[in-house]
Amino acid sequence: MAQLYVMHHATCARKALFALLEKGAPLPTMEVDRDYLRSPEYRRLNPDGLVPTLLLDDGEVLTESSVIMRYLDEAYDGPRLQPEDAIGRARMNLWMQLIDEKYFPALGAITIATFMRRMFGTPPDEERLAVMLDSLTDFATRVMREDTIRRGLESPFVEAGLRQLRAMLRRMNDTLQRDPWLAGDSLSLGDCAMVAIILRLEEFGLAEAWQGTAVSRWWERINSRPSLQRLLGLADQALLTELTSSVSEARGHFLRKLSHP
Ligand SMILES: N[C@@H](CCC(=O)N[C@@H](CS)C(=O)NCC(=O)O)C(=O)O
Repeated sequence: MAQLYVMHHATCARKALFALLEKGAPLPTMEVDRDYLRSPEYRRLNPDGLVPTLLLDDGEVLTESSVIMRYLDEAYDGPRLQPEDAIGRARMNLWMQLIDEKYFPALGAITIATFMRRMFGTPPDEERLAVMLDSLTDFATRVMREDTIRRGLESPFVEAGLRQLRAMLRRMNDTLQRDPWLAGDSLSLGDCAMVAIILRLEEFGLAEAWQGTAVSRWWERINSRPSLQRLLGLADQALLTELTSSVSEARGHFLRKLSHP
């Protein structure tokens, strides 16, 4: 039977989950844990051992959150989440690409330097660290994770990530001053993908960085949607509390770096 493998708190899984909730599609989800991601059984579905993964009825498997989101939109009934016009679709695709290639890795750097670093202790538990690093298939991700876990906030990946996220907030503000949604007049997969990023920044206690801007008005519109309230209810609250507290010492620094001048 078709199902979407997720971790409810994970940014990439949330992108697909939010699109699924907006569609109202009757697709079951299966929450997995980090250990299962490393199992041979899961690696047969997703060789990178990451979420989300979509298993279809006929056994075909889709990976990559943006691919899955587009598939969900096209395969299921419900509101269209991709603009009909070429320029609207191009804008949506641009946001999705920027998120995948720039903003998600940037968020990853600050998440790993704070929340994930805590899980390995200081100095890090070398055995556990080696298991985690060896499970990664992407070399660039491995280099970034090892450096941010070993050096924490001192890692240059953190500064680079903060710069990238600040550029993201500026670009969003520019776009949202003109249009209510990232791709134009209606909510698209570009917004669905961005929800996961902004939600994590909010969970880190960084909402002040976009206070009083068009991003804040966009976020209010997103928050008034039942789909967001349902998404919020899915994640383990204790884990989210831990996530928030992991940033407490770095929050002031992060806010200064992210805030508009
Ligand atoms: N490019 C992939 C990235 C997927 C990814 O990095 N997923 C993260 C969660 S956001 C994951 O599964 N992490 C598992 C882990 O870190 O152990 C996508 O967009 O689907």
